[in-house]
Amino acid sequence: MQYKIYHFKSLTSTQDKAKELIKKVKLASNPNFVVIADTQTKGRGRLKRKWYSSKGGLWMSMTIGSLIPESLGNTQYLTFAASVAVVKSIKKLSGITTKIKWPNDVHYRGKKLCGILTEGIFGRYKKDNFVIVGIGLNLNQKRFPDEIKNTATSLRGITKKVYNSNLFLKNILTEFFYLYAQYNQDKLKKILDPWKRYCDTIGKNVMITTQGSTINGMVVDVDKECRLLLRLKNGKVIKVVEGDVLLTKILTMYNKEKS
Ligand code: BT5
Repeated sequence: MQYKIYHFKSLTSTQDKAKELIKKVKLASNPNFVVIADTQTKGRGRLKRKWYSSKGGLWMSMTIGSLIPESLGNTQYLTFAASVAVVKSIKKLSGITTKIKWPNDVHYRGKKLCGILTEGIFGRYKKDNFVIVGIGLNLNQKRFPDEIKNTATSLRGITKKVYNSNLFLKNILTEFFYLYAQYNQDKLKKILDPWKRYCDTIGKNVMITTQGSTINGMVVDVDKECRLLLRLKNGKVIKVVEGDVLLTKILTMYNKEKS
């Protein structure tokens, strides 16, 4: 896969810069490119939540155009592909085993190492459709703001070693675009299978916050539309499209630690 890398010292958000560049390169022959920044002043997560992006992390947005299916398919698969790419790269470059939490987190023992944000731009014609997959990976930060200091971690925090963000960038791109090629050929199983292997949300009791309400249940599986299948207390299985998952076991452990 051919892609161009745009590197900036500081940006509001690599997602915003990618959107801006899309307008400029629309006419160019290769719409696939990557934007990275050393820091972001307005990095964001889902639902416009703040993403802390100080120096030391890998903040990247991959822009995918022209090859995406007419319908844009299920873009959630691209989030899944990115998570698998991150887990594999972390394992290869640091030896650390991390896990995926549905829908978009990579964590180490319950602490968030990486978040993924997939956004679509839908045009009138297929050639105007773009997807931007943003990855925020905590590599070398020594500390985090109060708001997330108990829930976030970095690879340096875990191993006490300093990492080369360029190596992570290259490795993640290789892994991601391999999986993206599978997505493009409708071989979705090739993404879902490793994703399920690395995901530790399946089989767990969880509390899910979705659209302002909270649901408790046991995660039975993830279906072909990447929805979480949650078994409620009454035995009914519901499909959850989006939300935030809290593993109730980790919540209990955390509360014990605090008391
Ligand atoms: C995400 O959202 O996890 C998606 C994060 C995507 C960030 C990348 S960086 C490159 C690209 N450019 C952008 O502007 N964004 C993307 P969500 O699941 O909504 O999680 C957001 C929550 O994670 C926040 O509300 C905080 O609680 C927590 N958080 C914020 N910054 C963090 C950090 N650096 N490490 C760990 N947790 C963090």
